[in-house]
Amino acid sequence: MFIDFARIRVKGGAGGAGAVAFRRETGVPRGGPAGGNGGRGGDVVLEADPQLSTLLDFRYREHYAAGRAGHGEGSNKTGADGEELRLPVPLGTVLRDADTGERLGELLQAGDRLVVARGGRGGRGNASYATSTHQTPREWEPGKWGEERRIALELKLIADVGLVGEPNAGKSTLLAAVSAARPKIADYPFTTLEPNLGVVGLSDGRSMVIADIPGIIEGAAQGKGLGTQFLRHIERTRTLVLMVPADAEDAQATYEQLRHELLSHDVALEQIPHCLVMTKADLRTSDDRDWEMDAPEAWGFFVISSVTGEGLPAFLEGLWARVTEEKAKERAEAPDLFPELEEWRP
Ligand SMILES: Nc1nc2c(ncn2[C@@H]2O[C@H](COP(=O)(O)OP(=O)(O)OP(=O)(O)O)[C@@H](O)[C@H]2O)c(=O)[nH]1
Ligand SMILES: [Mg+2]
Repeated sequence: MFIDFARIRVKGGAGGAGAVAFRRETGVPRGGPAGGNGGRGGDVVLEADPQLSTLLDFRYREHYAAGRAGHGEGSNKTGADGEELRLPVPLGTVLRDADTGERLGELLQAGDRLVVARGGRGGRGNASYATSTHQTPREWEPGKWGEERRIALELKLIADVGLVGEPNAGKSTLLAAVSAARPKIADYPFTTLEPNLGVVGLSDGRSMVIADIPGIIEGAAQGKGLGTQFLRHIERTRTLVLMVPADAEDAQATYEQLRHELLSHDVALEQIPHCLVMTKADLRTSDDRDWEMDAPEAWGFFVISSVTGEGLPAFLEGLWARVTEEKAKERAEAPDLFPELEEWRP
């Protein structure tokens, strides 16, 4: 099952109360104040875990609370801190405050962490109120409650390459031909109902991830067909592949339609470089061998057949080169990849 959305409640642990106590020792009359501070409540922390690939676990449970802290004690003993609650999430999970919609950050790399609910501070014990003029303080503070909030988790698949085409364009067939993924393939539209990911292995241990998403049709941006709900899964790819089958009635129009639907969904998709691919090249007849296409914005044009394998090696090498180039650009532009994680503090 492909679970890409969940909403949960998280609560930091309560801080412990401060203590009121006085030193009692034989031979020491009127010992001074000795009530320790309460401990700090545990935080709820989300952490990116490469073992996970869905948000499924969060579908079965809604409430998550970190451990409460211990109260302060006599003899100036500070209460124990509450236990942190660590919730593993798949890489690529985007977090928002479910009530305000505020974006809290995203967890992209193994070990990335984000505190989503801080534990409460511990209260002060009476010892900390002592001053030279106030030697027998009886004041103490209760612990603070931990933060509580509802958060929305959204998983965006992280793929290097996104396949875009009308239904039956041959997206899933291509994914199956170049990776170990086994998406469903059939000659009817909307065979693919959920995104599929495949890892493409090239020589010398090189690999890239390709995402096959459901087909999009004219009006998709307005909700026709399966709509564009899956396009968000390719918002972070490094290149898109716009696929037009060799037997398309009007290849140019099909290409332009795809571009149009992408842009209507989100202009951010326009920033992602794309190449144009003629699929099902084995279906070409001798008359349409020279497929004239006007696509000045595409970085490349490839002719492939997932059935005969024609053109696939050159296509994959072309993709690899482009993906590598984009990765290098990303590194140059954003040495500190996720500043917002640092900035965000409750
Ligand atoms: N002759 C030929 N047929 C192909 C090729 N690629 C795909 N097909 C056929 O085209 C039909 C649709 O292929 P799919 O891979 O399911 O197409 P899709 O783009 O994933 O379609 P949706 O999931 O519905 O959006 C299937 O019958 C495939 O066998 C190809 O290179 N050559
Ligand atoms: Mg498909």
